[in-house]
Amino acid sequence: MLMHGLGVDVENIDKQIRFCDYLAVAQIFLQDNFLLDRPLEFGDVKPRLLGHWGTCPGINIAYANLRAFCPDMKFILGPGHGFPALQANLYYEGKLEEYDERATRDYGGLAYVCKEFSWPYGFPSHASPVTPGVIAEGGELGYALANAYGAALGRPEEYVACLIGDGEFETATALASLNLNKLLDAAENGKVVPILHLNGYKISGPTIYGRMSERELTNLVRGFGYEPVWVDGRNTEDFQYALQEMPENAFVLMMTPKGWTGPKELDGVKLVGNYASHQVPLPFAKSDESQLRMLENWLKSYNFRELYDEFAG
Ligand SMILES: Cc1ncc(C[n+]2csc(CCOP(=O)(O)OP(=O)(O)O)c2C)c(N)n1
Repeated sequence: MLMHGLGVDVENIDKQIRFCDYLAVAQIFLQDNFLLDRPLEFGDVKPRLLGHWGTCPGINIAYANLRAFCPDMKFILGPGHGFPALQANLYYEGKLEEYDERATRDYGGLAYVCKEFSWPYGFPSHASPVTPGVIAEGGELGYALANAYGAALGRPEEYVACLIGDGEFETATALASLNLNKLLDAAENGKVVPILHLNGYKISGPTIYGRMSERELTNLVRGFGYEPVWVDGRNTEDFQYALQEMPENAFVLMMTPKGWTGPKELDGVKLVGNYASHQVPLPFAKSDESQLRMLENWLKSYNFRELYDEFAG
């Protein structure tokens, strides 16, 4: 559905997000039965679960919205541990297949992308230079914004969006990079749009920015010379309007609950909107029947088959 006045297809953006959320979960957990053609079994789950789920839904939201808003925009991802999301989008767009002939738009390609994630001699668990478009090893937080300004340096035609984790934003490097806007003259350099991913949590607790008020964050951002643009990542239409109405010196504050679209709680511990969704939210899915069923229900919630049939033609 083409939104009147927006010029983008909001339904398509939501489909891309849903597709990539499923694919992020499947990469982290599955070694078989990738389309859930039969009930999920312990044998379908990878023996060593190693990946980061919590940040993925927010990355998928940012990626799909930015691509739809400006297809030529460069996207720089700070939290490289959200690699399943980045990889899912590259596969969805056909970019991965351009560089890796095994990443085909069929069941074989889907199986390849999922099974080889965080697998011996397969894909790493974090973004790395083997990923198309990635030049730095993901894993060390803090340098994304500096890289974004570097990409815009001396290139007035460049438009660079940079997603920064709110935990990453606590690093000295990320904070100091906010001053780079004072060194890049708009006439001779490209445009950089920092996007703070406010999902409120890092590895094992809340982020400082997640506990600050809207007023404090607005003042912080203004103090560095940017104009805050607040976005609830769950509302694609609002996100698109916000992007289209961005001021010249925009700093986007994108809120998403950490682990959004995942299981809500496990054994009384809150998962969505909490640090407990940071890595693998169902750590015993390979041996615990109730966690396996939770995983199955979680995967089924995306209605992936319908999206996949359209994708694979
Ligand atoms: C410089 C640095 N310090 C610590 C870490 C360990 N680390 C990995 S993920 C993470 C939390 C990141 O939180 P955030 O940036 O908010 O990302 P998200 O919540 O979206 O996962 C930390 C501290 C790291 N990767 N790099």
